[in-house]
Amino acid sequence: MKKQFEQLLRIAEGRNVYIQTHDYPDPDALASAYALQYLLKTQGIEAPICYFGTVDKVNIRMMMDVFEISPLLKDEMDEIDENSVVINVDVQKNNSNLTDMRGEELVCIDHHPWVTQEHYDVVIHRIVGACATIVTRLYEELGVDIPEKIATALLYGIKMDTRNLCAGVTDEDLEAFSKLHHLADGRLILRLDNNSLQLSDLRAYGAAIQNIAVYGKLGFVHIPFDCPDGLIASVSNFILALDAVEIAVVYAERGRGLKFSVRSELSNINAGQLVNLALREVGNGGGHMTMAGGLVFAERMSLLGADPDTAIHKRFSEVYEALAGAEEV
Ligand SMILES: [Mn+2]
Repeated sequence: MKKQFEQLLRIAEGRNVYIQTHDYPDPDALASAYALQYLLKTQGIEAPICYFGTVDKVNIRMMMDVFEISPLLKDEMDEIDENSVVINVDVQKNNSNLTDMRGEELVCIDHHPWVTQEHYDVVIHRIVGACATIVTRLYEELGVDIPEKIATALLYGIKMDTRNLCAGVTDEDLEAFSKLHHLADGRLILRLDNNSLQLSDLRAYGAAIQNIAVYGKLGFVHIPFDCPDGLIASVSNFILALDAVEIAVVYAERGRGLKFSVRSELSNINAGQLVNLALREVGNGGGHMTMAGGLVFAERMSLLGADPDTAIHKRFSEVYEALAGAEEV
């Protein structure tokens, strides 16, 4: 990865550089961007952090506060030179979760399965539980010491993206975690961890409790209003905690379409594949073995008919049966 990073430095020479996370960044995206920003600074490069979408989760706001992360404002982003270098972090081009910004997306640092057809000059990609693990390795390979605050952010990113080292975790995540553990501020981690819910989030949880529909091992929740991606994901984890639910499908209204978060606890059902197949023709979806996301496009909503909830239940149940059945044969 050192070679790729050096290539990044060459591309960056004499140009403005920006770090862009996916829209509505989660702790892993933000921690990775923040740590990358510092790493670039040690190499003499100033790279502001950018993203689209608001940050409304309380733990993310707390991260911005304690780590003094100040992303570019909307009007500052409008003025970026088109010749600038953009580094995509925790996301790839063409993902529904990445709004195109000014500048050239030439570098990608990501841990999600590689799906984009788009070209990057530099790709730093590994299938690990968190993007923060990749950035931690970059520090190691470059021989740069990790300051306490950076270590704390990275550790929190790994912890959150792997659901406390339980989901999609690899040996590399564990190595990074144990290294960071010695450098990080444990009390700050606890504080971030204990402040993940705010009063307005309870509306989404309320909707989950009221609207949950369980068919076999699948639990569905329709949240009848828009909410941030992170909150939809939290509700998805929440219903997965029910003993009857092995697969969680949670969707909220987004524009006139729907935004999905899908979780699978079953080793024979890949969450990314499930959502990808279930939303065929009406939208898109993808992600990891255990966690995935998706969208139903506003202009395709009518394809779901007069009763979208039933159509969604049917689509997911059918794909589930097909995937589970294929396994048995
Ligand atoms: Mn991530």
